[in-house]
Amino acid sequence: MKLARNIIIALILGALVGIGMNMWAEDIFPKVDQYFFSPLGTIFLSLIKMLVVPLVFFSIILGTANIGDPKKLGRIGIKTIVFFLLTTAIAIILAIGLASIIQPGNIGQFETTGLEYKADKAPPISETFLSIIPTNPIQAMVEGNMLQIIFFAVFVGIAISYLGSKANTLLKVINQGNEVMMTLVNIVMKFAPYGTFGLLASAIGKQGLGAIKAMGLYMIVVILALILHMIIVYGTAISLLSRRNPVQFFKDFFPAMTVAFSTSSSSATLPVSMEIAQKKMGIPKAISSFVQPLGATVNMDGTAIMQGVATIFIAQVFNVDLTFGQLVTVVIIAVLASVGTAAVPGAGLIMLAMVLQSVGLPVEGIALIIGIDRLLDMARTAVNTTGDITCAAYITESEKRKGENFEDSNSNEEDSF
Ligand code: DAS
Repeated sequence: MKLARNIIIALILGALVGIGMNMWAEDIFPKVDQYFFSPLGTIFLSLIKMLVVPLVFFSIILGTANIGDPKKLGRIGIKTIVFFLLTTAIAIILAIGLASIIQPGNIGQFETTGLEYKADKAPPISETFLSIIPTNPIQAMVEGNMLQIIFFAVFVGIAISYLGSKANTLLKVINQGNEVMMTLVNIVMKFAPYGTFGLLASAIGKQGLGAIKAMGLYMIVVILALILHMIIVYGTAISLLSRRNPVQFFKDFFPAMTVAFSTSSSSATLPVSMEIAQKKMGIPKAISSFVQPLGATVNMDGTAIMQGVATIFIAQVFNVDLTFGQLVTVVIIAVLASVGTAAVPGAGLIMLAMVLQSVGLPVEGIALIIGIDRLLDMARTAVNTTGDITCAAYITESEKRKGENFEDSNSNEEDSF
């Protein structure tokens, strides 16, 4: 808990220093950021990202091989995907409802002429699904293509479970590789307080307070929707589906939320979120290793919430009344878009363009919200990762109720949080 407390202190200090410099030391901020804040954040982010690909590769193979029976794997896979799609659909409906009631786009003056936003080419949804099969798994690892790495690792895991004792040595090597990666997570996390301080001070310091004021109501609606989704949807799933105490659940997972918040990257948070799940929250390694990496790549309720609020906000600013049919389209596209969103900072905005285009809204409306998106990205990434652990807890309980037991989660082991 000591490290978690230090990370929280670092986050608060980073935010205060960032605001302070933005208000009273704007002239020296760029230099301080360049030589102090940014390097701290970059070192931490790079160290933790260094672990993601090998950790996901080893853990998915282990998870799949330990689940073993393809029927069980299929059952867990289907439950996982249904949970992900359902919670994302609820998230976006909640977001659209809140934005329609509070109407952030109808309050305040928003200049719509001269807006420019170059929409990065979002991959067509069909391509996201078709490209899941890696023609070259090594290249997938080099590029950090998480969906392809997961796909290949699942197949390797299935093959290992087919081979049984013939693959014991390989399984042992992979198990030890996974333990090595988890040990590296512990070592890297010693640097977390310094890294999160640098990331926050840099992000908040760069943020013009003016932009926060102008977009205040929009930010409030997004943050309100994120909080409601956490409390209502995840709170219900945690207590009813996982039969756990939601308050204790969020408390245990909080250190991972702070890493997600400061890094704004679900994939960079994976090493921490998986270690906490397995060592602190009693999630079996097999389930954690399968559900969390998959979730970090395809399950982004926080992102869907931003996309829902942003779509209604931009429609309001441009005085476009969306029909019910168009709102249904927004829900479907945003759910699919969140599957295709990469688990890196700012990826949600790229997919937002696809959601806006699906209902004929001007993509340049994104220029209105881009200024404060980095701050909202922190909050929505914390929600994205919490959705993944909530699903893993549900699957654990549901499999337990089926009488399935997995290799003991090493929850008795010392975790670094
Ligand atoms: N920051 C992304 C993530 O890692 C989500 C987003 O950009 O919306 O979850």
